[in-house]
Amino acid sequence: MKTLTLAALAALLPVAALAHDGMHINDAYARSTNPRTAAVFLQLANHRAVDCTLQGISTDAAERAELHTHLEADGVMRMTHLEEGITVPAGEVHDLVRGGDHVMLLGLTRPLTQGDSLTLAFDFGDCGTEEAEAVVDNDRAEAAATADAAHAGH
Ligand SMILES: [Cu+2]
Repeated sequence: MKTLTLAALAALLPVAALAHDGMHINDAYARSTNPRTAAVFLQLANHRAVDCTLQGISTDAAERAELHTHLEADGVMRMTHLEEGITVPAGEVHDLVRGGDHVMLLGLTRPLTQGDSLTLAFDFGDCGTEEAEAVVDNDRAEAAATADAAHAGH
């Protein structure tokens, strides 16, 4: 009986360890250049053995939080709402960066200024939920300068 229990435990442990690792949200920061909207950038890291999809985000800092991306259509960069969410393959990372995928906060409940922090809750469906803090850093420079220039305000 004891052997069986240990064997069962041993079989469960790697899974438990991975589940505990879960999804990580790294280096989150926000930009807000007007009192109504903000954009949040971060890295999603999937430390699990299964694909995980970010399905939604909530925060008390805004009426709505949406997943957006920038797509070029007819030479113009446009923001598109990612209704299907963002899937991060098992063991991989996905960057949300300026000029690319981002979290859009619409209808800020209070203006966000440099140094303010906000809490975001991330819904990964079957992969669980995670919380992360983002600090407003409007001065932060990033590589995607060209795309950013085409999309003033982000
Ligand atoms: Cu957007």
